[in-house]
Amino acid sequence: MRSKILFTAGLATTFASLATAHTVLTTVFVNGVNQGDGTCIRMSTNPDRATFPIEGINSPNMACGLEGANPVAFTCPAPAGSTLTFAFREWADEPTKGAGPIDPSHIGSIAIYLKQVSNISTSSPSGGGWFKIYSSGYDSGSKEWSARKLIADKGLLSFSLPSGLPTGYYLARSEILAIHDVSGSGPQFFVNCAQLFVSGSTSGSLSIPSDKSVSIPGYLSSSDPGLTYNIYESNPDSKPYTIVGPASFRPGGAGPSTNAKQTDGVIPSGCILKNANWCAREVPDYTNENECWKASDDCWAQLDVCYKTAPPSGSRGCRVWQEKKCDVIVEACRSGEWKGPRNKGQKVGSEGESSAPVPGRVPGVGAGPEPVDEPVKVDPPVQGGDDYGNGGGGEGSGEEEDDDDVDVDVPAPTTRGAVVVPPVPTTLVTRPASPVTTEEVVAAPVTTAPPVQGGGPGGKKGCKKGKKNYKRRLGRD
Ligand SMILES: *[C@@H]1O[C@H](CO)[C@@H](O)[C@H](O)[C@H]1NC(C)=O
Ligand SMILES: [Cu+2]
Repeated sequence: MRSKILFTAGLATTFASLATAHTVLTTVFVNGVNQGDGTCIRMSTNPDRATFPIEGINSPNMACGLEGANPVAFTCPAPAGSTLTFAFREWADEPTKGAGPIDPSHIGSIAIYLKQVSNISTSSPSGGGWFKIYSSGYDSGSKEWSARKLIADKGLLSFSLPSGLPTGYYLARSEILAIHDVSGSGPQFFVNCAQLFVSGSTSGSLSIPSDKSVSIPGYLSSSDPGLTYNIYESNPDSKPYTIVGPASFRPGGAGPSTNAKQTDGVIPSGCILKNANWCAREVPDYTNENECWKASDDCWAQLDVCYKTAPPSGSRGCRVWQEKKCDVIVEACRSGEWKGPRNKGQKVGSEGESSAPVPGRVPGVGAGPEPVDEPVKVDPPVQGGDDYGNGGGGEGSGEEEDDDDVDVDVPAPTTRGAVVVPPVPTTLVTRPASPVTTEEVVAAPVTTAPPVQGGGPGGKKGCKKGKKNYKRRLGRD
């Protein structure tokens, strides 16, 4: 879809092969289970901007990205301590296009932050309460920058949720920072958020140590070492790279409770097909020709909403709805089969068909030291911030950020080994996998804004490898 726009816009001749689309978070997996492309994820609805960097470190969009203040309908359940996998794509609806997740020039760091919110649809993502749970920059062991590792892992990044998170709604924020042109156009931040309902062992809110709780925007200064590091002049083996932001905070605690109840953002049980945050419901019963066509109209009206709400990560599920539901009903009405719908209430298509094929094996949370989720108190927070006590907290507990290395927060594979998903993705938690087509999705009428031709910060022409002196109209790469 995007390449079509690119070519018809006549931009392609010079830059197409060099241009990149930067990167975007498209998909979340919970304990290896694919929640579906776009499901529970806040991303820009504009396919030409969704992969762009944030326009500046003080923008409110630093919190959850462009349009990141807008909630999506679904919030994914995830137990405290579970393994999450985030999938990133350079082209939002095609995980294998380009370099996969990001152009390899985009050296820098990757971090995950959380923020507990009282209301997942109305609480503001910008402001205080954010804490980091994972980060990686340059790994001096493998001598790899995080972006290269992400490419090797086909854009799939796994990390664990701290075991001591209280039950509640959270925004999980992905931050990919590219510093390949800090001396020119500046650092590039790629930010998105996933909406989560975490079932934990306690209720209430978290007391975050003051030195580990940050406000976004506001947690960065343009002079931070992680934003001024010159990758062309410095060797990270001798001059360690410092990851921006606070040290990680990983509250520990007992296992998750089972009676935690999610009330908002629940995927309806009557959902017979899902695309991102849209769900299809069964059409009305029909017993004569007139009712049959009414059911058909209902189907096509739902399809219209599907396409209108499909995010840049794709509309594969809409096409499945058309071909396997609406077209079938139309055929039934025409042929006099006026009793239906056929397969009433049953899921339409296979789960995998509604998302792009998963490009690789979903990694476990990886090698590295066992994480130490620190015991913390929750609920109520103590004023003054430092109720963190018991010697486990703050400094010296092994949770400080390693400036030059992969963050130590990752658990060992002994407890959370690689999660192998079938070659074919599944979408909803309860559904078995089944074969998926790999055909291209026809361009869908989902664009909510006209194509932005190289517009905005970090336009699609902005990331040419090694072309540091190239300046775009707005002066950023
Ligand atoms: C969140 O806000 C929405 C919209 O005002 C409301 O319907 C919902 O009940 C709220 N949820 C909670 C948990 O308060
Ligand atoms: Cu870029």
